Amino acid sequence: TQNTVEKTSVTLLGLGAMGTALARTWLAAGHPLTVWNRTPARAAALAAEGARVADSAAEAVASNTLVVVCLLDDTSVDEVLAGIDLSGRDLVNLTTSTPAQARARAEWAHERGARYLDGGIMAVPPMIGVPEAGGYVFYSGSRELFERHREPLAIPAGTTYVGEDAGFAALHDLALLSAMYGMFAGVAHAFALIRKEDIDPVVLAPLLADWLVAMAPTVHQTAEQLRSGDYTKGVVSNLAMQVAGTPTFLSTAEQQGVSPELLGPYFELMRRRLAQGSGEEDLTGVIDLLVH
Ligand code: FVH
Repeated sequence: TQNTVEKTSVTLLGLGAMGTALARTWLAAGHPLTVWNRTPARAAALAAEGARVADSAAEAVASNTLVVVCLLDDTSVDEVLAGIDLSGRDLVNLTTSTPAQARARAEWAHERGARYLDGGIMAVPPMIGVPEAGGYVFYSGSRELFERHREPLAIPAGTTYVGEDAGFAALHDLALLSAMYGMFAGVAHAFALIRKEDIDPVVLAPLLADWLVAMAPTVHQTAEQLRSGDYTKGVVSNLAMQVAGTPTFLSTAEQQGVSPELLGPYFELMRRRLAQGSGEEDLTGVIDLLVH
């Protein structure tokens, strides 16, 4: 029997590495796709795969109700959409932006008669269209819009809706990515420590990865402590003990000829929290020192 369910037509603005990966998944799933890119040559391969290439962003937007935007940054979104009639469009913006930019973009879209959903992509292009890779997209803004387009939105990657506040997808995205950079900083320091020694980084790598995985669940205890306000609940290694250990880390770094500039600021925050009389606490109090 023939499948008679009509697939939602999608317009996609932006065919960089991410936009191209997104486009291929919609084409593969049989969604009629109209694309536009500032540099037209980037659309050629997709045209050969079945995409309709619009001559202008305005024409692409006029072609379909569902308009997905995946451009470099908020400024490029401004430039591309300036002066285009968005009335009646369902605008889904997957361009990385700050929460404030996302909220402003939602208002801007509403003023122009469009519904708005913001997205924060937790994936790199090779993870798009590969469900087992674990990539997903945070969405926030109109829940009604999210529900309406749930099916096409779920094709490139998993979807996680995080609220009506249009800034929340960006905030979740940036919170997770900020934690990732903290991890990268720790990993950089660890490899630096062994850099001049007869230790194979390839041998250290699995030990490092396993240790980070073993430590990752501590985020749950931190979250519970933040929720309850009791930073001593379930403490295993208290702040006083950990601060007492910091000179060992700093001396080791010095002996290995490694700069303390990545670890040092975190240790300084730990010392400041201890000075407030919080020796029995976990490391959670550091979070309060960061928030102005
Ligand atoms: N690639 C990644 O690893 C990350 C993963 C997480 C999410 N990000 C965000 O996705 C947005 C797009 O990223 P991308 O990887 O596609 O980026 P590029 O390959 O550099 O392509 C950029 C596209 O934006 C177009 N563009 C840039 N400036 C303008 C402008 N002023 N007017 C019109 N279009 C513009 C560019 O066009 P062209 O250079 O081909 O003409 C590309 O289509 C991004 O927010 C990431 O943070 C990706």
